[in-house]
Amino acid sequence: MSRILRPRGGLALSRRGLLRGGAVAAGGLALSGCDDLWRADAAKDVLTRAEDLHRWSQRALGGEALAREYSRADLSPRFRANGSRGVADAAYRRQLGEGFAGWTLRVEGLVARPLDLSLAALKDLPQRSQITRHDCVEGWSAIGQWQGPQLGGLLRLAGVSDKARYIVFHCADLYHGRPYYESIDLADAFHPQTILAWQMNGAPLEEAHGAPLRLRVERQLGYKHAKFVTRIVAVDSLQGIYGGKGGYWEDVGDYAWYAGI
Ligand SMILES: Nc1nc2c(c(=O)[nH]1)N[C@H]1C(S)=C(S)[C@@H](COP(=O)(O)O)O[C@H]1N2
Ligand SMILES: [Mo]
Repeated sequence: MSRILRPRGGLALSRRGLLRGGAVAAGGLALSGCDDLWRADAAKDVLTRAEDLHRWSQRALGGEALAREYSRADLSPRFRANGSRGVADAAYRRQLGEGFAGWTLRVEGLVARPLDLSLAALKDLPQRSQITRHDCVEGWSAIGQWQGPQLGGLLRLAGVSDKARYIVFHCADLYHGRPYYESIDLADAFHPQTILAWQMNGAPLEEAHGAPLRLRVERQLGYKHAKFVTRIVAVDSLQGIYGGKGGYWEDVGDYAWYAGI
């Protein structure tokens, strides 16, 4: 397996039904675990550029400044749910009823290998667990434990292009009738604490907290943490995406796109 694909003891690729659908053609590479395939020039090229991008991202951070992490004793006894606490969409209701067995996360846009990942596949990826404080712009905070794969690993798996500048998260819910969405830049996308959480406080996400998958982007305010994520798109511009300001609240509420804490 390519050294490039395992940059920091990182991305172990499972062969067990990891990728489906659109990922099969190109993703077959990733599934094979076969050195010969990884020597294919095209694949190597894409992965090398993704790694360059990763390094650039880390440098832009001025190190990997981490949000504070807490201990289990600090967990809030109650973690309020905010914004959409559920999803009305019929397909979502059906998937919820089936324990999200047929649900997939789509990763597309400026990537070499679009992916359709099942929840099982996301759970099979290397996991990160972190206890952090969620700060809502409305003035409440809560400490919770979150677990899931790092977004950066997923983007490397998809072979994100060096032309990508933003990662956009599309959600299953409508909030006051409009689709919720959010976006972050590549520096935050590759930050080690930026994860796609499927677990909260040791249990699968409850619907109110964004089941089956939500973003945790720990150095930004609560509204950036997209819940009910179904589709992740790498783009070079936010123009033309809904109101063009990069997020639901950015479009309708004039909230800042960069909501650093
Ligand atoms: N899809 C979606 N994501 C969302 C929201 C929403 O309404 N819809 N609300 C945001 C806001 S303002 C906050 S504070 C957090 C709340 O997360 P929680 O419900 O787990 O507390 O989700 C964020 N992500
Ligand atoms: Mo919020």
